[in-house]
Amino acid sequence: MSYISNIRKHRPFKNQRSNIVAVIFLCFFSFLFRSTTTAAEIFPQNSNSEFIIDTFEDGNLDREPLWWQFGDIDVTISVHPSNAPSYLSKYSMKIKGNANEWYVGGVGTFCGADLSKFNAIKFYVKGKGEHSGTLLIEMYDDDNNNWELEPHPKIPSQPLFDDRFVYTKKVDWNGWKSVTIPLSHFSDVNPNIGDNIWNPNHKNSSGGLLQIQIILIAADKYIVPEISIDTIRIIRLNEIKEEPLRAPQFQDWI
Ligand SMILES: [Ca+2]
Ligand SMILES: [Ca+2]
Ligand SMILES: [Ca+2]
Ligand SMILES: [Ca+2]
Repeated sequence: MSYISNIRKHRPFKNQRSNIVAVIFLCFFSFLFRSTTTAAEIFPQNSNSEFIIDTFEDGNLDREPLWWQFGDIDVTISVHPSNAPSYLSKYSMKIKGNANEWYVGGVGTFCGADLSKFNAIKFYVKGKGEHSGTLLIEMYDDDNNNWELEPHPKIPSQPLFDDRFVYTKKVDWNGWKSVTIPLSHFSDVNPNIGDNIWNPNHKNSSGGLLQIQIILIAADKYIVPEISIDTIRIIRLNEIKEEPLRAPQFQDWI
């Protein structure tokens, strides 16, 4: 029996929109990092043609890079079966968990990288069907040039000085799929903080892209969201298909 036949029929919920607004603006700012560690030390495998955040091929989440976790999320390394697509190699990261008002939790990692020559993020995503969940991808660039994300004293979900760019990706397929998102499709969601410009470079001693976080949101109240992710990299596309900005991207939860 498929898992989908075991659950109650999906239906929209009362107050869903207000819950989604809460999900976007509450408690995702989970980590404060100050370091003189360079991106070259954390991500030694990188080249001029792409910036690989993780392939997970060292089989752990604690180094090169360290992935921190927050919320009620269960994060594990999966070993692929022998018939898995070869581009995945051996390991990937799986995130799942029970939602509280749609929000489950997330993972994040420090970058400190100059990504100014790239224009898209690419990764592989495995879903388990129509309501696998939604990924909220967050990127923070350093706008006050101190390699640090300082929490806002009055709004704990926000940094005090740095931009927070987000994009939501609904996962409604079964099996593995390659996902590429132009960085220009991300939206700055703190218009009164930072310079509201995607400028992840090392000019004026900026830390560039300080951190990336991937947050798991439920797509159905009765299905435990579960998504696997592999080979996250920042790349350069020759051509970008522009799409209308979707902020704050409510439709991905429905
Ligand atoms: Ca892998
Ligand atoms: Ca900063
Ligand atoms: Ca901003
Ligand atoms: Ca900025």
